[in-house]
Amino acid sequence: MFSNKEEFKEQFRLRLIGRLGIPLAEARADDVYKILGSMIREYVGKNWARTNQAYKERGEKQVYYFSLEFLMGRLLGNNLLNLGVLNMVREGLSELGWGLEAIEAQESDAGLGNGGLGRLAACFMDSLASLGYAGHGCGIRYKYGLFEQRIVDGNQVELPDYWLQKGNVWEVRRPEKKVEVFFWGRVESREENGRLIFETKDAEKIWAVPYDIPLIGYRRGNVNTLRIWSAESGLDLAAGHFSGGEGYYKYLEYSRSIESISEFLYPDDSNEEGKRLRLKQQYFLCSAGLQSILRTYDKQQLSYDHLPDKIAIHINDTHPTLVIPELMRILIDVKGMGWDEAWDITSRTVAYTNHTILSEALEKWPVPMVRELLPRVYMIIEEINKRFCAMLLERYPGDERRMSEMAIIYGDQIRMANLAIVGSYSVNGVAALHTEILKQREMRPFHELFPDRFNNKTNGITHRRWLMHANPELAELYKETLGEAWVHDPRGLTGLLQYTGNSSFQQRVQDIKQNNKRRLAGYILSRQGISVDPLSIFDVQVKRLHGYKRQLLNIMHIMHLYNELKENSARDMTPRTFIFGAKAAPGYYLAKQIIKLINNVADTVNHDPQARDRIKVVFLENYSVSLAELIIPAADVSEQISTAGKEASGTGNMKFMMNGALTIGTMDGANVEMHEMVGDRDMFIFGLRAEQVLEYYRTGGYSARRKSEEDERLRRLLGQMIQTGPFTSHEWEFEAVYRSLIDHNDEYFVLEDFAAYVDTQAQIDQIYRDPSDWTGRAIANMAHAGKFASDCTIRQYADDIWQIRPLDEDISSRKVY
Ligand code: NBG
Repeated sequence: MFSNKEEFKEQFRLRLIGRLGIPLAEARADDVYKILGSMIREYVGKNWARTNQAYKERGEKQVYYFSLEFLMGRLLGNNLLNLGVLNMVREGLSELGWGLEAIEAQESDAGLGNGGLGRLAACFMDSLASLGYAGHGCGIRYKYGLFEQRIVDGNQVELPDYWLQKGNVWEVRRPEKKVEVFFWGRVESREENGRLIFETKDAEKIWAVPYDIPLIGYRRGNVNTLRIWSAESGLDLAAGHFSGGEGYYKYLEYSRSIESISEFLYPDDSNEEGKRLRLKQQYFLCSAGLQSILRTYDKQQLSYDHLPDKIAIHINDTHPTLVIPELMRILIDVKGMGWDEAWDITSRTVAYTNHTILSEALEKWPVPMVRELLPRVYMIIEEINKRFCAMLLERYPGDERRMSEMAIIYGDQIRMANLAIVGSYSVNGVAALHTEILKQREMRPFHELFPDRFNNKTNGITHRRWLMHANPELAELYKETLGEAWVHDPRGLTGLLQYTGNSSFQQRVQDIKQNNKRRLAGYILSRQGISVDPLSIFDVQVKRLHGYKRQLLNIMHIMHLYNELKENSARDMTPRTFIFGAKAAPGYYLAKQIIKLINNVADTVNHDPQARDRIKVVFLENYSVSLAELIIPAADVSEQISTAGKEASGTGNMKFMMNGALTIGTMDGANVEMHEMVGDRDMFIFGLRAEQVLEYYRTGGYSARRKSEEDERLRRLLGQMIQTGPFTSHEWEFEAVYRSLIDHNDEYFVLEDFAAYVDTQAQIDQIYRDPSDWTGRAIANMAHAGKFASDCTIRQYADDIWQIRPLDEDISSRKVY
């Protein structure tokens, strides 16, 4: 590795010529990115090998985090940061005539995730590596990531995200490590030495080929692995099946159908679709991932009894639950173990995180689909269910209701959450409130049966990406003020509490915020042609579009402000820029209407001379990780306004907090714990509490119609959705929105919480006018954000669930051959 700027420049030049055969003067930004990226990737190769060697020699337990989603974003900037060469490279490049930011922008986001769940996995990978834990990711190398969103006439249009188009400098294809995965076929059994042996005949065999991406720890040398699998057909596997005149064409068709398994990421967030291809993806990941783990395990020649002491498999939501029956299958059918022994090993190896209580997100697979596609795995699930139900019967004789609630297979469906709970040794929720709801309601009978299995692990975010990389000026200020200890233990940010009232510190914080706002304003102007005032309040809601997240409440408040301004143009109001960013699942009609409504409102407000100096509305196209890095440091107000009880945790809330935005939010998810830290003054809490929401659902005592009739403002807003007027181009334009509120009784209590929301926003309007008061509160938020660093979360997972220890060796002195 280069040790100074001059060496870097020299090596970079040589590489450029060597690789591309062009002199520096002719290189394009894209060339520079590729050369720099591959250079860094190769440099970490040594430490990558050393790390694996160290893990192997140490022989301690390792964790594999199985997830259908890893929303990594761009890697270059973070890798440079973690390697400790960011400034050196920045300066070197600049002397060669290139700005690092422009080079970073060449990288496509690795958008292999939908939202919070996938981004959490990415933050966890960063923390595992940075804390020196042997923890690796296991995922799918989708050819197409989450769709690219375009807004055309106010409507969302989806385009495929071919993120690999320009290649991926970070990955290493490892064809020699491919494994076979089987689908379809039929199970035959025979007896051998008094044992039943099962074999699947006529199965379709496909190759799973791994690609490895290095996960570089922050300034400590070690490098973990994110292994993502690609589905490939192989002539060798299909040999002989396609003879005859049409054979070749049939083979190509077959090939395509196989490759479709890792073709694209399902674009649904918190919604289960029940598509067979999705089931194939899930099994593909589970089977490939497990086989590769066990192959490595086998090399150690240890007995399988020790598996749970050497390996933990963590499943990110129920999507990879099939690792449970698949591990059973391998232990029984391949390793020749008996059921009880295999079950004991499996259920001491797998741990499960639940990420939602929304009923539409709880995965259920139809029995016939699973039975056909995965016949042997289905038999095993059936057996797990049979034994579990027998146990229930013994424990709760005659309690049929309980049995029907807890059974894994019920009617024609397999309930994946039930399977995940029964087959794992730990079940955790992702925020205190969420875990309580799981224990007391959603999973109550399971909690009664296995009280020790349940635990909470409040989510976290990596401060390296979300503070140090996204907001370098602020990080610099912290270093000047507090030294560097907080970098290694972000809880040290509480040191900032001394400075909440310090006017020169406040001034620095304000200047940095202003710079970040100007940067975002520049982006908004160049990308969307809207000019916004960096002195106005930047009020931001960025997250997936979903009914329960209540973007609708936000936009209705804006419509209401506009109405007021139209009635009284002298209305006193702090200028505000409302910024939205949100992708809707392509088939989620209501969500798409809300996007259209936001865009209609933006169009009207931004062009109305009576309003546009006080309100601006911006819907930013194609919200993504890299856009988040630009938006979040520029926010003054963070909108976390989900219906209480619905947002399991939220992680955006933590990112905003860390960057000094004040939150307007409900008592939901991790907001509750943020509030516990900062208190009433520094967070704007409003609206129904989770118990009240539950009470309404239970009693049916809520009438949206009554609510709307009581409040003149609401009546007017509802009218404006369906009559031609300032926000519509024709009658009934927003019929679906209207009906969701009135005919479907406002499932998410938008109307109920409206008044409280408007009042709380008015408070914000007042407080923002006093910059010192506002900034003091912002600093208090930054100071408490360290608790929500994913390093803290990962330490808890490591200690309580996985029982793993960090590597305490400096690997860089190891010899590699
Ligand atoms: C999401 C929740 C969020 C939570 C993330 C990460 C799913 C199924 N769940 O509240 O909605 O922050 O998971 O835990 O995507």
